[in-house]
Amino acid sequence: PAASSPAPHVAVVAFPFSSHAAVLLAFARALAAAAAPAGATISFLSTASSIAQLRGAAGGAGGMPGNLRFVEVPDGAPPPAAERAAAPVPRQMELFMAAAEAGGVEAGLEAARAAAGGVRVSCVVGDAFVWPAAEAAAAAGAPWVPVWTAASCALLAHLRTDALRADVGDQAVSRADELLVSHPGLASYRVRDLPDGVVSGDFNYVISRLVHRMGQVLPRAAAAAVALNTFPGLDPPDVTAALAELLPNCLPLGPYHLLLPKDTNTAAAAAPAADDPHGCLAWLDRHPARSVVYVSFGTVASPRPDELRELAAGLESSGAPFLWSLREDSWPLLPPGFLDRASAAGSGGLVVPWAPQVAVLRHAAVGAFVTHAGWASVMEGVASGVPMACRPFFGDQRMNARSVAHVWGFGAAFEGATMTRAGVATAVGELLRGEEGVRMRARARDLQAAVAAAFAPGGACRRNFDKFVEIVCRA
Ligand code: U2F
Repeated sequence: PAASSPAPHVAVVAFPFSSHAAVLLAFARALAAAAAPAGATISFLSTASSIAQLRGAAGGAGGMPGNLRFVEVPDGAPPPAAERAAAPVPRQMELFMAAAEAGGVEAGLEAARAAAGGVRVSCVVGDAFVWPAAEAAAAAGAPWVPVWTAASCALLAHLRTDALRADVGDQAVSRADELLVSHPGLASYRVRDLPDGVVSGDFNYVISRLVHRMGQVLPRAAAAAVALNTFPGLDPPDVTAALAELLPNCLPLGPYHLLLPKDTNTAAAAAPAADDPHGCLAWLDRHPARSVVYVSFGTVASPRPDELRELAAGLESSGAPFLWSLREDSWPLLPPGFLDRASAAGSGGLVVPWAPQVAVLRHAAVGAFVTHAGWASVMEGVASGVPMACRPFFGDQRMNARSVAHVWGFGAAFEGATMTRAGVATAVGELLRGEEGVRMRARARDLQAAVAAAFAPGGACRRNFDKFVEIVCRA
């Protein structure tokens, strides 16, 4: 920058719940590294409890670049703090969004300015969920550059919510299997695949209201750029075209977990004990290539107890070695003796409360993935060429599962969207050993190659990220 123009100060606003904040912190770290030569400072805005969690997570604060600092935004909760933590998560989300709308983001931008020795925020990057950041940015005279963390087709559904509601009305159930042929970019999806809160579910639920409002704000407020968590070659042309109609400045530059500079990755890889306390990778080392099924339902979803037992029985009867990331509070719900049998010498199961998922999916021993089809999980699977069986639970997961099974064909969805013992055994057997599994793996491998090309030096995602950095730094 010219001597007279101040160095860029970019605020990155997180949605401080589920995996959203961690994804955005990874994004902010990549941004901080890429924007360091321009002399940029990055302020990462999140609530106090979210920041504490991020600091505690592996690689969280330890790998923080020098030009990235945490700044608190109000969580909106009335004191005392004890009540705050006890509130159910949807209530916490409501309080946070109400505070964000009522000047919480502005307060965060002001705190960022103060922490940066008075240097005003020149650009507001942020999780698209936190749409009040658009107004806060405008008030600060800075552009708003949203980061979308989920799939492009889900974003399209949120942008078209009013049109979809006008079309479907109260017929979401009777027209559940109808394809959305009259909605540009959505012709491969049925009414039932739409995210919760678009045409069905509780329109008043905090996330339903948030994404609806976001869909209205984005086209008029996101003029500079919108980061998409996808790579060229993944979204079908009709989805890309329909999105471009509404948001002309989309930059596909995902999967975001690949944006982190190489040295950050190596730093994490150099401390496997810290990242893999349950020994998942060492356990995988003992298995042949493509023999293991990895099971995880992300950070929020949990199967009902009866379905959990069906899954457990299905994994056992598949005969395949399995690595299952399952929160510990669900362990007592497993069938009697399951954990003992799994851990018995020579037997093929490992159940852990948390797995280093990216590294697990990259491991040669993993041949199949049973997933809730959360978007980060789908992208991590594809980036490693692993075919998957989807059991979607809520939000955008049905739509993602539909994409995996019917648009891209690198996986399957469970019949009736429920896991039965027989269904699990068949799906796992097919993915690991069946003919359809071979075809699915081939499609996953093609997309894996496309990801690798997009992230190679000079590749499309690398160039789009450079462009993104340029846009946010020149503001
Ligand atoms: C919400 O996503 P979730 O957090 O439920 O699921 P993912 O998007 O798949 O993200 C889970 C992340 O947690 C990681 C995993 C992913 O990066 O690698 N992880 C792990 O490292 N170890 C584990 O044992 C388990 C998980 C929402 F529920 C979804 O519907 C949305 O698609 C998503 C994006 O907006 O947010």
